[in-house]
Amino acid sequence: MVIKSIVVTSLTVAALVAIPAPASAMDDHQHGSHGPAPVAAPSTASPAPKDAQEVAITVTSKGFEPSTVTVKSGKPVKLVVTRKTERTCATEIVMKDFGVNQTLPLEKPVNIVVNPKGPGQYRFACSMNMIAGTLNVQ
Ligand SMILES: [Cu+2]
Repeated sequence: MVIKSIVVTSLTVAALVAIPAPASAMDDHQHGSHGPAPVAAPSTASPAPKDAQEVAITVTSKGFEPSTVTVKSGKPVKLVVTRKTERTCATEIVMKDFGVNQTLPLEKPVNIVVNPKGPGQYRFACSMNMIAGTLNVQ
């Protein structure tokens, strides 16, 4: 989702630049220009706070591994999720407690930062809620 919207924006900018404009508008544009449009960034949607607890999770044909992740309460959690197989329906990860619905490209680590409000068990799952795991906050 994030990557798509960035690409669309870049294309829109390119299209606008390519449209012939009146001379005065061109001048304004050039004076205000800050160089070429930014290149789409890799999928690091949210920069992780320094005190985040980092946990690596892979998606394999068996599901999420590990399927239970235990962290301490009171600190942000950075999940680094890498899908390693095409043979899964978990091509995205959903965490309803945190409003997360993140596409998982093949072999590309995706950072997901969440802030659990307190101890508890927070589910992560594929969009059909079948392949799942638990973030256990103690
Ligand atoms: Cu599924």
